[in-house]
Amino acid sequence: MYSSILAVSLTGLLGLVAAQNTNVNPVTGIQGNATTVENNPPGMVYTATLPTTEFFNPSDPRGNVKGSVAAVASSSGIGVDFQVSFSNLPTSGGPFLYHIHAFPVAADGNCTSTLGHLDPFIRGETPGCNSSLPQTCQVGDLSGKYGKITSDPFLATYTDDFASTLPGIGAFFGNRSITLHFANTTRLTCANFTLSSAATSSGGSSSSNSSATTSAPLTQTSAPLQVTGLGAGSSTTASLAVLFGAMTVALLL
Ligand SMILES: [Cu+2]
Repeated sequence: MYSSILAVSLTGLLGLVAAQNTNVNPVTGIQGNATTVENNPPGMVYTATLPTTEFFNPSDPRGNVKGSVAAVASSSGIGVDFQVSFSNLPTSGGPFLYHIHAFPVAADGNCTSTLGHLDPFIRGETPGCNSSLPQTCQVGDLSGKYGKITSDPFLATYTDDFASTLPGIGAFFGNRSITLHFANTTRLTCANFTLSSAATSSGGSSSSNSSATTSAPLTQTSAPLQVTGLGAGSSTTASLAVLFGAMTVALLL
């Protein structure tokens, strides 16, 4: 009985995650390389808009970096289209980096609360991302996969096959955040993703899958807790943040 439930759950889990084999060499993650997500709910738009106050230097007379990251599942449901726009960057300290981080920004705007990168395959920080094999990079390492911020204004559009707008799986970023860094990884500013528009039922094939829903908590319990590098702050703070993050994730399910 229990084993059959487990088997069904695992089948659903594997069906979800192993949508497409991306296990080329090298395999970098403890959970394998990142897998292409093929059942993203189309039309869900998540946007992270930078705040007016800079985290690194709140009294900066130039004000904060301006801009946003908007992400929407492609109409096919395969991968996520990103639109990145930043301007008013600091005049030194670049090229700047940006990532999807595992946790949302705390209410006080402290960017250390976002902890490490979104890394559901538990790849870690080293070796650095090889952009010609994006499936071997951390899912959240957007500047590693698609280029650092080397201009002002900086505009970039690309499709990432590994991030997801499907709540409940580790690669889901809708309840997470973007953090910008100086080249030395110091955190500059950060913003939460929020759902800026939802799909209206357009008569297309809704890809909701009950096995996906039931298996989701299995992935979610481990994935957001994979926090790596880049200054997680004091262990107490980190533990509380992990706890809070896990609770938040649970509530969002
Ligand atoms: Cu980062």
